[in-house]
Amino acid sequence: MYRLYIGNKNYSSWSLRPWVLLRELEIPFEEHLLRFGDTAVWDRFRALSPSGKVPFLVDGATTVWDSLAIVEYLAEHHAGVWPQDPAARAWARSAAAEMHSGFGALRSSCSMSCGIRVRLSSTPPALAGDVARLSALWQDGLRRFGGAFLAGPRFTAVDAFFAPVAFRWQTYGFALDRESVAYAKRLLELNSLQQWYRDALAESFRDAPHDAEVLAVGSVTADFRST
Ligand SMILES: N[C@@H](CCC(=O)N[C@@H](CS)C(=O)NCC(=O)O)C(=O)O
Repeated sequence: MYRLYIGNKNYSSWSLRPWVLLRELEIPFEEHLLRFGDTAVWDRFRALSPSGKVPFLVDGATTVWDSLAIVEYLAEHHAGVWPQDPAARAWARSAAAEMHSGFGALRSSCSMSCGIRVRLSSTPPALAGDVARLSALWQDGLRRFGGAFLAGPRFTAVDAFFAPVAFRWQTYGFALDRESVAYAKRLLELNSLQQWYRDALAESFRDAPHDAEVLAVGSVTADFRST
């Protein structure tokens, strides 16, 4: 049985990627949640994760860290992680890699915090550029492969890589085109993401550095998290 170590569901966008992929592909795993800021717990688990970060996956004697490496490890053992069609697979891998190494302004201006809604105080040009690129990329995938997911009819790893962006869109409401909005909603309606969202709302824990990042870019208009 795989063991997947993740951070708090409200905040941990990187953790969400392998988690939602495992859930969507119905691959059994044990979930271990490490609370941000809990130094004693993190000190113990830093020994397990070579990068000292989440997510990481433990499979017997093998530890795999970094969300992209985890997805590729899963692809070696399970069908359906990437699309079967080589052209769709190449597109999906490119888009996932672009998300993994890019979209810096989107990440820093709109950090994931599933349970709140935020009005941004401004939209810096770099953020507008990332959002425009996101729209173009999603539209391209949806049109090229016919939907309902980015690289065809089935949820694959590329959708897992953009699942945190759907939560970011729900929180910050940045402007996307109509097809991209429909896609973001489709992701948010998946049973797996609904489960993640419920768990995130149930967390009463607050990570001050994450919350401060949000307050630096805008004002909180609603907070649905448990107190
Ligand atoms: N590139 C890594 C990023 C992992 C990462 O930054 N994880 C954050 C949580 S979302 C973390 O573990 N932060 C805790 C720390 O840096 O101490 C991946 O894709 O897994």
